[in-house]
Amino acid sequence: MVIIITNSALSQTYGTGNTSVTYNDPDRNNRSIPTQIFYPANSNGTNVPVAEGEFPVIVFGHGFVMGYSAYEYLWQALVPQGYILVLPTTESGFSPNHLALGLDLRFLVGKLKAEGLNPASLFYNHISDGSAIMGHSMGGGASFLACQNFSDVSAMITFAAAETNPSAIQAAASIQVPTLVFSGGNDCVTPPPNHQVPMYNNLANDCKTFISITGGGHCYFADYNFNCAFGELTCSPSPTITRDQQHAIILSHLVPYLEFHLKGNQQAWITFNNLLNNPTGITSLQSCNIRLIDVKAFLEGPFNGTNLNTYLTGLTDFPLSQPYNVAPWNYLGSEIVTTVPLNVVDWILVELRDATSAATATASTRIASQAAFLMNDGSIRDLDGTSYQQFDNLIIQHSLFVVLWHRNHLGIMSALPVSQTDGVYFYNFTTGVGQAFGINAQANLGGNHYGMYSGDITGDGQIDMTDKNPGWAINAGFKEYLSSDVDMDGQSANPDKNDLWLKNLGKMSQIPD
Ligand SMILES: [Ca+2]
Ligand SMILES: [Ca+2]
Repeated sequence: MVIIITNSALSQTYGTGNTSVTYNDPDRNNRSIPTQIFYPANSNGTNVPVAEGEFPVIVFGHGFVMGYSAYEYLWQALVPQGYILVLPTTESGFSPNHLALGLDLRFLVGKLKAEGLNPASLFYNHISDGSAIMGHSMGGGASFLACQNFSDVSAMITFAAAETNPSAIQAAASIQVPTLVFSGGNDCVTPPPNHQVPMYNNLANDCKTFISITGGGHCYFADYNFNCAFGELTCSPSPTITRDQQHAIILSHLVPYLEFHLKGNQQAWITFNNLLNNPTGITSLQSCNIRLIDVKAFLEGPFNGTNLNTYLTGLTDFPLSQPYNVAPWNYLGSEIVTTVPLNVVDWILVELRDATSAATATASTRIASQAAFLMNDGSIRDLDGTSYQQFDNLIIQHSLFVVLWHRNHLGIMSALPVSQTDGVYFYNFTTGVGQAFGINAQANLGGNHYGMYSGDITGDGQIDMTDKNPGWAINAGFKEYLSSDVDMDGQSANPDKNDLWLKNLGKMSQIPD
């Protein structure tokens, strides 16, 4: 009973189940692939049931003449945190076929996903969408062979990857998935300049990271293994850290990387990037176009002195799909929800521009658009109401400027480039009128708060007579989701016209054309 309470208190830790399976690949003459699988379970044991839930799959390729058992530290660390470790035992002799091992790794990703859909399998309904191919030394090189022109994995991670035949270095150029390349600074078996560095340099994917463990060795990426240690004894330099220290550095970086790429945990991505930016025991390189966007803005209409009212989501016709698919925005994104999260004020359209200055950040410099939810505290969030907006391949050549469009408020653009910390681009429009590009481009809401001007019922960037008639007049009195409801209280009525439209008559958006 005590154990059960402890487990539920930690909630994310699992016991370790183990099963041995021999799969056959029908595409390679039913090639036999004996495999060891370690998985989250409620109790430790062989063939025990999988714990409740769905878990990402990590397929791991072993080093040259190294058994799967050399990686026990890895499954002992990862399985309790909700990962399934899949280790083929093929190509473990003295003349291994590198490509065959790579194809085994690739095959097992698909096979485990199929197991998740197979009612007869131990893993039925326990396989999540996230997956990775990993490997050490020869298995690291084989991971490159596995992932070339193969996008059905979430990420690839390699430990002291060795050049293979065919060439892992050449295969790197054909890899599309996010990649994390670990190397040991004192690895004399596969010296980084001849192995992992050219692999990393050849990667042309959207997000790649290189971590060199200072003083780290080749075999310390595994548990003690006689064959590996024997090879390492005959070369120099030797590691200057201990195996335990190297394992701790590996896991402290690997786990947040996996949590983000395999489980979608954005905070883990921030943690990972923070570790790179404040390195302890490593040096690193990164080239990554994954961007998290965290923008804060207020709307004048629903602002109540403290935050934003959320009356619109109480309307029966509040849209479940983004409403900016009409003129003048003509944004054709497919953003849709089944239920609206708590604290949503309205849909908002976020546009990103890449330019050398705000004045030159014209419409032609747009690099991305995404509809999102404006929350009652002014934060702009993805469709779950809590995540940052995420752009997976946003290439920024100059500086990033963010534009906000709203159905009945004047659009604004950041006056300054949006800078990033640990992979998150943050911009707060609410703290000063000058946060928006132009002259008095935002309304003073009092209390040192600023927000987008209300009253542009036609959405054409200017507040003029057409916003009143026909804009406001044709819908006066209706309790619906209408642009004419510029104070956003759920009804088009006189206060919309008298308190906001009239006050702002003559104002224009100052977003560069
Ligand atoms: Ca207008
Ligand atoms: Ca109203």
